[in-house]
Amino acid sequence: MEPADVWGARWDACDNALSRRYMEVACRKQSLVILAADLNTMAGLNGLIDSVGPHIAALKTHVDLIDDWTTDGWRDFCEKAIAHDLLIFEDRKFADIGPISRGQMAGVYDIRSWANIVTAHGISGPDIVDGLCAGWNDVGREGGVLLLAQMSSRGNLLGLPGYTDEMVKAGISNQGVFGFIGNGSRAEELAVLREKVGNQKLIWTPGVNLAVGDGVMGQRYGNPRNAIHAGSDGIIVGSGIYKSANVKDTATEYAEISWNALVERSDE
Ligand code: S5P
Repeated sequence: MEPADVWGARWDACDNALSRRYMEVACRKQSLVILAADLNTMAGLNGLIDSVGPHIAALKTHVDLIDDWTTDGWRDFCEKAIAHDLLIFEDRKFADIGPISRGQMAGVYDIRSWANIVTAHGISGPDIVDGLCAGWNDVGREGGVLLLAQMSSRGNLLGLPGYTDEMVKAGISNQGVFGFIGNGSRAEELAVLREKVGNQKLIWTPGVNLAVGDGVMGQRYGNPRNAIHAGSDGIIVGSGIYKSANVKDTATEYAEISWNALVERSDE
């Protein structure tokens, strides 16, 4: 299917430079799975990407989880991800003032040089997006920020009255914003977020697992198909894949469920 058909109004309306790239990759691979590669060794990460690379549409990392991180090892890992046609999304959850966030894009990990997308909280105000974009600009690159508008974990404070609305207001007309993180564990909350966001931005959702219910330490899980029907454009799946007995088969299963749900949604 052509991206414009399956993504509907989102295809024309999304205004971050990377949005169409993601939507195209998702169509080529027939997958809306963003792999949360939350492993702590380079060997583990390389093995995982070798197994599931063809079945995922983007790669989400937590670079500071890794015990044996090296500049060269990371460069090779990123090259592998690029060879699999994956946008690289560092889930750093930046939250500081604009100039410091810009500086934190550099440092030892030099996130600005390899990440296409990063997450940010809007707690410090909307200028964090410009700070992060300036970070990419410092090395002649462009990227996209995913603002956390909701979270999947129990008792999180983003659910306090007005917070999500303020986040949407802060990000909706900024072209540096790739989209919003929504709560994949509660389809009804996600549908409300989609109403607020309209078609101009993508929504990616963690808190998704075929085993619906409570996870460890406050994580909550909802069903991937329901999340996409409620307006998610990408399901962030971590332990549901990397802890499974056969990561390739499981990634394929999540890919099929997510793609079928998108096709069903496009027919609605
Ligand atoms: O609200 C959130 C936002 C994020 S980005 N809840 C989350 O769980 N995440 C991230 O998604 C989290 O940092 C982790 O990398 C992933 C979920 O992993 P899983 O193992 O629970 O699927």
